[in-house]
Amino acid sequence: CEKPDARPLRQRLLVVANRLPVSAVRRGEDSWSLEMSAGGLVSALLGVKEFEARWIGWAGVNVPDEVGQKSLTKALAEKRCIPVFLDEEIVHQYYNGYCNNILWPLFHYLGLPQEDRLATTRSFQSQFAAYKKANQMFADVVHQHYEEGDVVWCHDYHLMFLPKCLKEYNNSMKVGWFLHTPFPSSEIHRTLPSRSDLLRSVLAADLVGFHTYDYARHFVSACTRILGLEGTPEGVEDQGRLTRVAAFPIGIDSDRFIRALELPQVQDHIKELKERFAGRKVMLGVDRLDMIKGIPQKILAFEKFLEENSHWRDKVVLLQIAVPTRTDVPEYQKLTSQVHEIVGRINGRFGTLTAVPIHHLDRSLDFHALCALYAVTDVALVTSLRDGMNLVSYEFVACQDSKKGVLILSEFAGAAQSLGAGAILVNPWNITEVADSIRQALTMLPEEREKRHQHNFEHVTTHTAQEWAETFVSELNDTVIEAQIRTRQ
Ligand code: ADQ
Repeated sequence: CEKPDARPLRQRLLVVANRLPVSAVRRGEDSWSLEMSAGGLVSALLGVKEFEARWIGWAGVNVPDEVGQKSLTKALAEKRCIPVFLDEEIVHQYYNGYCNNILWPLFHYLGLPQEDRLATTRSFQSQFAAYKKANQMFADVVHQHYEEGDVVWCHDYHLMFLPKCLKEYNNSMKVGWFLHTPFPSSEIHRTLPSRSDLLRSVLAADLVGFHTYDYARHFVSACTRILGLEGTPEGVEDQGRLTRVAAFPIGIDSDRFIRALELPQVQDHIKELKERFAGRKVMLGVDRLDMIKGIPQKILAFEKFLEENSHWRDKVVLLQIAVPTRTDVPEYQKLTSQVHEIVGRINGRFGTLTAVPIHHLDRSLDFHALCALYAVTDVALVTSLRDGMNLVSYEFVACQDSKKGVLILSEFAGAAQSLGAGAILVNPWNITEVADSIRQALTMLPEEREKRHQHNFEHVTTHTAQEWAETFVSELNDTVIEAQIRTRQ
């Protein structure tokens, strides 16, 4: 009989992502300080309690010596994290190069970089070689830690080669792959020189997931048009083997946000912010400073709104919080200067001695400060040019149950599919339309705001991060069982 204290064994989940959810800083030869890092995937998986999850990924530091590698491995083990050690050259070619310079812009419809289109394919080829090598290094670490029955969940565009490497090690390993960015139209994907290799490798997984049905459809089209395979309602079939392809829209740990609003320090912060911006409507943007987030377009739309609605000039403030990312990349440095220049110009134009219309911060906010900001906001502006999902829109909705503010949301964010009925949807490239939507949001009647908020709040609190992860993993388990039954028949 079962022992009274026996608890059901939880399935081990190996979450493989480029970055571990912690950043490591070396303090001495064998001492490390570890800090949780912000980001979409981290926020989503923080809420998952159903599995015994372990993370495998790069810790974001170069550790060339053995003493350092051993001590970091030990420190990370306490946080259930297993490091993959990548040297500087690999990071440069694989992460900065192939992932961030090629796949990231391509998947967000920004095309391939000019030099790779025009010049020799040498740099492209060496970056792709480094990408494959890095993926193999991830596979080696997964293989070392894998135990029979584990589920391996690979994440994102950094690891498209991983499913193939894993199946080469062990064909019975349960492998899922999920893409956090959009998967672009097959017409975009086919411009990529390594288009077929990547598709074939992803197809080695048992289950392939995307945020939306459209991204899944684009992926299946790419496999049919580029590889000549057969697309079925379940996925993609290659010589009798089915790779299941489906949409699994991510969510957030909404309870964590709702509970945080009750904390005294958050309440104090809310009070301070209300006093600080008394008499003005608060508009908010929270983004990583990335070209896909459409920050310049958003600020230009706000300028147009102020131009055309002079009576609003001293009654509204835009708080734009932008965490710098990829700061060593020239395009990102250029974007930062561009944003600063526009903000400076608008504040110079519409500011007074006592107030400015835009507060722009180039930094990350801690969780409690972020919750307080979400709670006092009247209108949130999420104007991504493309975005896999966009969790900021979900976080805003979770913190708005008393205020019932308005969400202006890009139709090119995956979130438009789930929050579209409650939000005001806009084409972020159309500055006039966004400016009009700001006016509409600021003047919306309370009953209308309530109705729209209710729709979104219900969605955000039921389609959570936990539900997302559980659905993906149980679908993966089922897919593997079904495939075993099919091969026995
Ligand atoms: P991201 O591009 O990072 O994620 P997003 O989904 O908005 O975009 O998540 C950002 C996260 O970082 C949020 O949890 C947010 O709170 C936090 N964050 C952003 N700016 C911050 C700031 N200034 N201070 C503190 N925290 C901040 C990628 C894809 C998205 C997809 C997610 C999850 O690009 O489309 O939704 O993965 O799959």
